[in-house]
Amino acid sequence: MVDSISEVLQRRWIEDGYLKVDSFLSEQEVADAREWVEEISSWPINDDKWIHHQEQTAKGDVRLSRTENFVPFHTGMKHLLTEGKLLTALGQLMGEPAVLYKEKINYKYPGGGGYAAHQDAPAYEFIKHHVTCLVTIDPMREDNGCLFFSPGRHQEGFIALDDRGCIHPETAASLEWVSVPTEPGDVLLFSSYAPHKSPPNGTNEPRRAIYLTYNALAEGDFRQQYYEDKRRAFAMYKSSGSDKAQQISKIGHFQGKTVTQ
Ligand SMILES: O=C(O)CCC(=O)C(=O)O
Repeated sequence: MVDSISEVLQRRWIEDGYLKVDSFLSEQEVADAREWVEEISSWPINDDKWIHHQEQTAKGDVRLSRTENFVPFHTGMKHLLTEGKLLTALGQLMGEPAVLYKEKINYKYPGGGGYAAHQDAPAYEFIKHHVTCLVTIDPMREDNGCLFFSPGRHQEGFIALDDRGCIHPETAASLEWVSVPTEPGDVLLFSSYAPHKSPPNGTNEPRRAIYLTYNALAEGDFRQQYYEDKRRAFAMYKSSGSDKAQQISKIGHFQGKTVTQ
């Protein structure tokens, strides 16, 4: 268990645009977080408070792919994500106090879809720079869909955005990709400009992770605005019959088969 990020790790962060910190959470903290993820995943689908997304997995069943906007409805998650050592570590990496911009759980159940090569920045509007912290709930490996990064390429701004808002497949194929497996309790921090992707889950166990995105507090608190904007955009995609209604984000990175209500 660690409470802060050493200077060596901070240098690696600056060079690569992502950073894995082993055993950042204690066994008890991970056990609590896993229990909370299970609780949240049992909340009803049709509710205008949190946002559940579903997919039809390659195994043929309909499962949650993602849940967003759960912090206002879960006290434990609220404490873990908005105060204490996670917030402190984020502030350390940013060099100034941080504030939560958005949060999500990606479940990637057996047969759950992967994500095309992308940067998060095109989907995270209102301000330019964000840092995301992935909290590992289940072991993440190449066979169950861990993340792959392209080291150092976060320094290049937007990279070859295609009409989905992802990295154009030809450019993506020319990048160097490094897989970053993680264990429960490890955290993986990455810049919103860090190119990343992940394969589907080819195993029989879930691969769950919590993703917390932060921005510099000095730039303002945009969390509510982010979710209001996202709900408005998706209501419009649906009412206009746009293909974008099948996405789970404003960018079309999710490669699973979305099930809409
Ligand atoms: O959970 C994953 O496999 C990748 C998720 C991702 O890249 C995203 O949600 O932007």
